[in-house]
This record gives sequence, C-alpha cells and structure tokens, in this order.
Amino acid sequence: MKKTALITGATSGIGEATAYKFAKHGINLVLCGRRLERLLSIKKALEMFCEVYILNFDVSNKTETLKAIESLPNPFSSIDILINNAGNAHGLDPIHLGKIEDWDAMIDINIKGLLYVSKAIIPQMTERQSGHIINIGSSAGKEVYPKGNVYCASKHAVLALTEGMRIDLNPFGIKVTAINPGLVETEFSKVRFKGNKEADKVYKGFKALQAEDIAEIIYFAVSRPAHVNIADLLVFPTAQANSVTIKKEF
Ligand code: NDP
Ligand code: 8X3
Repeated sequence: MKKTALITGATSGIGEATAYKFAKHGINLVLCGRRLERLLSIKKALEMFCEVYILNFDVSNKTETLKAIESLPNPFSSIDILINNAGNAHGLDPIHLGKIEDWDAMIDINIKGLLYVSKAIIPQMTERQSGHIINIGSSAGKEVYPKGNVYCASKHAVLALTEGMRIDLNPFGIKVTAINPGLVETEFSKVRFKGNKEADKVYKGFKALQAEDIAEIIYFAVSRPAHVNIADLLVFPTAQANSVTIKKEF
C-alpha cells in the first residue's frame, strides 16, 4: 500500500525538494507551509505522480497547527512519515546584540513548532504501532559557532528531542531519525539576513549542498527495511569541515 508523508516547510528548499523526491517514488503527500501560492503550484506540479493535499498554517501557532492537522480528510489523515523540516535562522548577532524577536522566532518555530506538529501526529502512530519521524536538525545542533547562539541552541534542542522521541517511542516500533546538514543553498540565508545582500555571499567560493542532496538522503532513510533506522546523520559539503572551516576559492 502507498505511504503518506506530511512535510512541514514544503514551500522551498529541503522540504520542497523532498516533496518532489517522494512524489516520484509514489509517496502520497501532505504539504505544509505559510505561503499558499507556493503550496498550490507545487501541488499542481506533483499531482501527476501522487495524491497531494495542502495545509496552510504557521507551525509556531499552536491552535492553528493542531486544527490544521485535525482537519485532514481520509486517506490523508493517516500519516506514515512525518518530516519535521520547517525552520530557519533569524539573524547572526553576538548574544549581547541579538534581537529578542529573532530569538522568539527561532524558539517558537524550530523547537515549539516541531513539538506542536509532533504532538498532533504521534498519537496515531502509537496507536498503529508504526511510523517514521524525521527531524531536520543541523550541524549547528552538534557544534556552536560564533554568533550562532540561539539558532545553535534551537538545533541542539532538535537533537535532544530526536533522542527523547526515539527512546519514548521505542516500545511502539516507531523510527525516529535526525538528519543534520551543514551549508545547504536554499532560502535559508535570505531569511537569516532578511534579504539577498548578505545571503548571496554565504554560498560563494565553494559548492554548497543542494536541497536535492538532502532530499535524497531523506528518501534513503525512509526507504530502509523495517528493521533498519538511520538514527543520526551529519552531512557537509566536501568543502566544509565544520561550522567555521570552509575551503573557498575565488
Ligand atoms: P528555506 O528557507 O528554503 O525553507 C524553510 C521552510 O520552512 C519554508 O518552506 C518555510 O515555509 C518553512 N517555515 C518557516 N517558518 C515557518 C513557520 N512559522 N510555519 C510554517 N512553516 C515555516 O530553508 P531550508 O530548506 O534550508 O530549511 C529547512 C530546514 O533545514 C530548517 O529546519 C533549517 O533549519 C534546516 N537546515 C538548513 C540548512 C541550510 O544551510 N540551508 C542546514 C541545516 C539545517 P513558509 O515560509 O512558506 O512558511
Ligand atoms: C544551517 C547551517 O551553518 O548556517 O543550519 O548553521 S548553518
């Protein structure tokens, strides 16, 4: 039987690429995000491969999130694979200059949003005693870099939550995976720097990971046999050794 995946942050970058990858493998999709126009055009592009349903909500809004997921009609209401991908960095400032609005956004979206979505989906997985949750962490969840403070903290939290979920959901046979990329060329830096000017510099001088590279890894994780769970995976571009060591050529 065909599986159904719910992907948060499906309107761009890693989430969108994962939607395309899954669709081509016949996985039915529930695509989530705040930008409705994009959800509609991705749905249109993918409907020839699989069944697609869109949910337009902000993961940081608890009521909206729970209501949206509760509204899913059959057969989309039965989720086999949850990709907790929605998230972003907001700002890159030393802690004493950081903006409280940026901190709130990262904590509300990257941590609390992931929890709200998980809370809405996990009960059906425990009831069915099956399911796969993939949390998109980051290399920033494994090491802290200068000015990364709150973003790094939010991604460390994603890793802690992934481990906690894996332990607590173990009796139910539910797989829990963290996929932790280094630099991926998406809209991530446009959001972090609130525009293109600074963002354009981030991926210059080396070949960054592309969203499709991560989508392939996510598909690899979900397509392993039932007894195999990729627990935690760290992936860098070849030019990157850690958060601050990047071989650039100009
Ligand atoms: P993008 O900015 O391209 O995508 C972010 C996605 O998250 C968008 O679809 C956006 O949709 C969604 N999103 C953001 N805020 C909210 C919100 N409040 N409610 C619902 N959806 C939201 O970046 P990436 O694809 O790179 O990021 C995806 C994930 O990968 C993030 O968790 C990020 O932290 C992580 N990551 C990224 C890396 C990188 O270098 N790019 C490296 C490591 C991890 P919309 O705006 O339509 O709501
Ligand atoms: C995104 C990668 O290095 O910009 O999580 O934090 S980094």
